[in-house]
Amino acid sequence: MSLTQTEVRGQVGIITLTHDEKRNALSQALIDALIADLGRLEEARIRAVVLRARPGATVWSAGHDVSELPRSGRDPLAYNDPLEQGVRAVRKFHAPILAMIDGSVWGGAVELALSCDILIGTRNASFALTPARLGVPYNPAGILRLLSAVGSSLVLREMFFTARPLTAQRAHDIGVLGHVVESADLERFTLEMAAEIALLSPLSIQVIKEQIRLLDDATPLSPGTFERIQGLRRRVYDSKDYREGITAFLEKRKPVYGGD
Ligand code: LCV
Repeated sequence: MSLTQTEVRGQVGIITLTHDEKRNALSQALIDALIADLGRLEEARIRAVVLRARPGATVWSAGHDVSELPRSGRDPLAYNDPLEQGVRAVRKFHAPILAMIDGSVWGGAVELALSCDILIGTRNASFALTPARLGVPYNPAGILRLLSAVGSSLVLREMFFTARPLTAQRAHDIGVLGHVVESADLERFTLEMAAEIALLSPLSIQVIKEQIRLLDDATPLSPGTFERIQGLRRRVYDSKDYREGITAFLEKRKPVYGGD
């Protein structure tokens, strides 16, 4: 069963996440399919990509596939984790990727969406950062990327500490959602913007996108600071709360956190 669909219209590629049954949870298999799609579009020198869920899907992506999270003793968001692989592939893609969002976005899928270059949504779009719902210690690279994309440490802290969805209106007010349009206009609006991009200099755009990514990532972190962060995170993913958060989700019940 394919978990994505790809279509090419002129110089624009459209990747649709189609694993509706699991609300496009970012499993290894779905991420592998997304990376393969991007690879093919890169070879075809596509000049813009639209990343979307199926029309009518109420969830753009439910985030990391919780059933694939390690139970304990292993970093749940390590460098080669599917979510990290997907985020890197989106950020390193040679051309702009437009996230077209007509539903809710959860957990690590928020980072995936915000790693795209332009976000266009409807009033149905929302963004919920949920590691605290599961007892997961988010990772430093992801936090830095979210800080850069959200642009406000206060808003990001509220998102992480409440796990409440950021509404489309608020996301638009702070610049996360570039445009909020009616559902009926979403596809046309997004494809028109993608087609406009495809008429501009692909080399100039490719080099500017790469420069922005490299400058975004140019945050010096001393080895000591990095090791302290990893020690803090290990305390969380080795905790009983971490195991409780994942088990509760898989058992479809509310977690009870003891703080240890
Ligand atoms: C696996 C799923 C998932 C899912 N994984 O439909 O950010 S971090 O650090 O936390 C990071 C580790 C991360 O991204 O963690 C995941 C964060 N995601 C969430 O907390 C969202 C969890 N999902 C939901 O709250 C609901 O599924 C939403 C609101 C997205 C959709 O609700 P809806 O009622 O439409 P169901 O909950 O019935 O889900 C349909 C099927 O998809 C599975 C879920 O287990 C169910 O499978 P079964 O039909 O086999 O029971 N599913 C949903 N999300 N993240 N599986």
